[in-house]
Amino acid sequence: MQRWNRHTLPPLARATALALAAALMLAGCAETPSEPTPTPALKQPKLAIELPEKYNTPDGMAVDPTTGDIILSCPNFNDDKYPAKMLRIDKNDQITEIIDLPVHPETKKAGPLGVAIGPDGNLYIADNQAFGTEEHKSRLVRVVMKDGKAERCEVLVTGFIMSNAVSCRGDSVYVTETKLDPEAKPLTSGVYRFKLSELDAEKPIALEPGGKDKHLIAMIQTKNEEWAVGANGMGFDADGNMFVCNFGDAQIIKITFDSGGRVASQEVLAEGSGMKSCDGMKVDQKTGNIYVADFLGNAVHKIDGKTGKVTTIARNDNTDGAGGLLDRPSEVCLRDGKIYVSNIDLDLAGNEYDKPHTISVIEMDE
Ligand SMILES: [Ca+2]
Ligand SMILES: [Ca+2]
Ligand SMILES: [Ca+2]
Repeated sequence: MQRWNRHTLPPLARATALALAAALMLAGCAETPSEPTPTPALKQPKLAIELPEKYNTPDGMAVDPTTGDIILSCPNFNDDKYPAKMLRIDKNDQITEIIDLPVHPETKKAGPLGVAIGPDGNLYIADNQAFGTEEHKSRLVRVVMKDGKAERCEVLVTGFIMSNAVSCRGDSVYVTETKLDPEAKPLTSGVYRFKLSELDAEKPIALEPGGKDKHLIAMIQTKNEEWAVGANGMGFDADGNMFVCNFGDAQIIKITFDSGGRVASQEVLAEGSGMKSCDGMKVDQKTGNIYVADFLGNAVHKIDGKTGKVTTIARNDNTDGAGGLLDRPSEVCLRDGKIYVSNIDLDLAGNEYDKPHTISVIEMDE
């Protein structure tokens, strides 16, 4: 009698046998008592860009869908003898200037943090004045672009205490407000939504303070009194679910909407699990994974947008940022399979503001 072995089986039978073996192996795996999944090794961030002294405080980033350039906010908080800049990082990681953001008429400062590109191709920017005053001086501004050049800057919304992240989605612009009332305990913060059609440079919207404004669509509380910093980074997945970082409590909040655009649910998707804070965020539109810059943890994490599972991708102790090591990261941006990381390098949490001023880059797995 002829004996078949895996080398002599006819092709179809061999394929069937292999499939059967694979199925048995899978079944075997399922029956084995679950072993702890090994912690993935941390990745080594590399230096993407070393910034000159005149761009000493990199923060907000967003990819311009028409050019693939990354738009970068540089408020220059660390050394504000240099004006606040909006910059462009091209495909070769070369930096060019878009505009010096005009200063606030009273504070004489500009503080660009979060930035988003609207469907009109213009830049929507959180002008955060909270590093100088908490007296509702922060704003939403728009840099009107024409043929890749900045034409002018317009003030659209006034009266934020600490406008932070900006997202454009559909017919609206969303802005996180990190403090709705600086005296409130626990701290309250939230998310505003403005229709693009109601934004008018001739008649800027003046927000009603104290969380009473009709544009406020969500509120968040922060228990942490040492780091009383609330809503920060923000993003949407491909299904239109919104995710918001609650900085002080190291939480990712998930917010869903009904068909009429009203908030349908709000829940904590992830908390802690290796995160010490949640600052800037981006959502990968392909995988639904959420990437977060952890300023206090000096780390970058990936959060599964469905399960909330947190995986730490990179982390290091306080550094100067040389060689691309994280130096108090505040924002991430996803481009071409890479995570770009802004190292804001603020003089906080035991960190020293120091040269070099850097953008790090981390290769993504998927
Ligand atoms: Ca931020
Ligand atoms: Ca540094
Ligand atoms: Ca440092």
